[in-house]
Amino acid sequence: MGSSLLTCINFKNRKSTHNKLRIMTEDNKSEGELVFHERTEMIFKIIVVGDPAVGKSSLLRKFSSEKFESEYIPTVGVNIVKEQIAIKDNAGKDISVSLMLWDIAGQPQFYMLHRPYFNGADGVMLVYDITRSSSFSNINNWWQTCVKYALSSSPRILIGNKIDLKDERKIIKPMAEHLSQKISAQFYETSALSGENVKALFQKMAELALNSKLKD
Ligand SMILES: Nc1nc2c(ncn2[C@@H]2O[C@H](COP(=O)(O)OP(=O)(O)O)[C@@H](O)[C@H]2O)c(=O)[nH]1
Ligand SMILES: [Mg+2]
Repeated sequence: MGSSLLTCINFKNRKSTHNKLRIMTEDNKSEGELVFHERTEMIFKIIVVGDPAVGKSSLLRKFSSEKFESEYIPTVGVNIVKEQIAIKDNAGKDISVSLMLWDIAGQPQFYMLHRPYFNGADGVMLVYDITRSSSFSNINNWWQTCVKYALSSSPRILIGNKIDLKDERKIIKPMAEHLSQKISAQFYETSALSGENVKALFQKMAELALNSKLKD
């Protein structure tokens, strides 16, 4: 799986978001005939939100490189990771979906980046830490911010991270399931440390983003 890491701090140079559908066509010669193979590449902008230190960057790192860093390095600005995922559409046809995963720092000094961060997102990942109640109650605020930036109909997933810390759990599953129903989000529990559910989570996000686009 190819991955590239871009650091995008200067938003002034950005002319548009990356969420437009791109279609590429290849031509092949076969038995003297010109045959067109249509290859569709869909690119979705996915934003990852949640309180500082819930594990947003760790989840992305685990998914994109299978590596996990245990040192806490507060993110500066925004990182964008591009990842390709193969999924089947309703007709069973393979579709390659690229997720542009946007990871912002939670520090208040970066709140001014909110608009370009949220604008035009095709999917939202709302992350809390199952061992920290405040990070769970703040999910409502994060979701309200998404709504403010016109994302109320974007597909979304509520994610309870750090399930490897079993003895420190504060947020039980039924609480989170209740919240996920309230905000019409899918719900996953993950560990960026062990990798549990990490692949399934991003696969689901790609499927939701694709299905939502196909409905439009
Ligand atoms: N035990 C455990 N620690 C985690 C997990 N995910 C992240 N962490 C740790 O939590 C801290 C914050 O993680 P980070 O990804 O920087 O959080 P962010 O601020 O939301 O991006 C770091 O020390 C990580 O090593 C997890 O699933 N389990
Ligand atoms: Mg981070």
